[in-house]
Amino acid sequence: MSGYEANFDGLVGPTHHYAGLSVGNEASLHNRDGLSNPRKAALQGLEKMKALADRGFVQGILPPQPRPNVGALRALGFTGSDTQVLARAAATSPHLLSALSSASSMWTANAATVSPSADSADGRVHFTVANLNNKLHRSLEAPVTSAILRATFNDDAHFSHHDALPQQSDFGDEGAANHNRFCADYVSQGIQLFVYGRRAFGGGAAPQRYPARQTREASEAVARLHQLNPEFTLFAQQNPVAIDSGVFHNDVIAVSNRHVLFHHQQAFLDQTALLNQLREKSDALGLPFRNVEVPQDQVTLEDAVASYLFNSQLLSKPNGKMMIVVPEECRQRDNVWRYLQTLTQQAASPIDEVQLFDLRESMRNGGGPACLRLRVVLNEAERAAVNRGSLMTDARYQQLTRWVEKHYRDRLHSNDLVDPQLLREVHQALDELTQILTLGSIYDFQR
Ligand code: SUG
Repeated sequence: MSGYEANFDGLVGPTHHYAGLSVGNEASLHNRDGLSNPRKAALQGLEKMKALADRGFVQGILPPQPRPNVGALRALGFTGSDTQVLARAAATSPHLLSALSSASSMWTANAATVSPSADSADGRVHFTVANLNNKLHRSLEAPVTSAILRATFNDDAHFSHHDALPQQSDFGDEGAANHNRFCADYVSQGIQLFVYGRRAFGGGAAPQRYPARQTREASEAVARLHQLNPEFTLFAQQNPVAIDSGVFHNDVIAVSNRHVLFHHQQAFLDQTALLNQLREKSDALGLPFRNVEVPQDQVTLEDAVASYLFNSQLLSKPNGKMMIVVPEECRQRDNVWRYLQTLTQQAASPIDEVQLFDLRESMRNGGGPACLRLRVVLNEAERAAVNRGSLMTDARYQQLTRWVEKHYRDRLHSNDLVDPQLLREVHQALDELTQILTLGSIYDFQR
């Protein structure tokens, strides 16, 4: 039976703005208070989805969440009509209004951790929604993410959905951004690698400057929920030096696909031991594991954070090689661009093509190509069970482009979030979107 790695990209929401909400994410902090262009952001994302679908990759779409989150503002004591709630929040707590208006659910690599059916004891695809509890604006995503995933993968025979882990920092969970899987082909038993930033219990190394968002305890809980074989499940710590340099998720310093791990020299705390373990487990499965380690004298941690070289997608091509999908920012750094040129020209390299995308609007908040997508490995039967409207086609691309052009503003500042008209625009847009994607009424405001 053949299989696919489908990529479900998050559609950028109409309130995309720059609020400086993510300590430890340097792009977010540096671009605080800038002027965003939500329309352009959404169109840039759609262009990536369309281009990859045109190349024959299975491409899915996950919708944004309703923001400003008026329900959350009410739960925090702001009262009156929606207009009054927004005005009162803007007057006393503009930062709160900004956090509760973030379009951060676009980064679907943080929506959930997904394990393919080939690795789970019950033969189903497992999803655990990420609690994202390190950041207020992101912690609010979990319940709606659950609703979206349940509507998109709506078949108990194939899909098993788990709600987020307890909303507490000991169980900080950032989803697939800290998860990799290695396999010979997608539908065979693979090795799952969970990467954490710190241990909640028992001490050990931890970053000093910036937060470690993912705990080992959270990763272990997800592996249990997904009924993984412990023999082929690994836990490794991210290098705290990397986190302190702005690598707030593992997918900013490493990316994998099938038998290949592309990573920086300083990605993991005990890198040699981890690579040995990966080789050993791979041998047991007959998997031709290969790592491409990028030396720090060619690409520094600073280069990695500025260019997002590792926040890339590695996609398997029919010629047996892989294409690397990177943001334009990689071309703007000479040494990074030189590295990529050399890599793809080597005959022995598993990666032979670079595909660039302009994702500047998302990048300015620290979200590159890999942040924008949730990988879901599916076999034929599972793919057939996915909600049809959630898959990218030519017609859906045209429809979604028209939809963005009709509803999205081309400039937005945090001061605009108080405008009740913006909230009305968002509700109208999302109501229409659930029809385009045939998702049913997934949002509270639709009930
Ligand atoms: O959680 N940025 C996101 C970026 C997430 C990137 N995802 C992955 N690497 N997988 C974050 O830090 C910034 C929002 C703001 O400041 O307005 C933000 O939330």
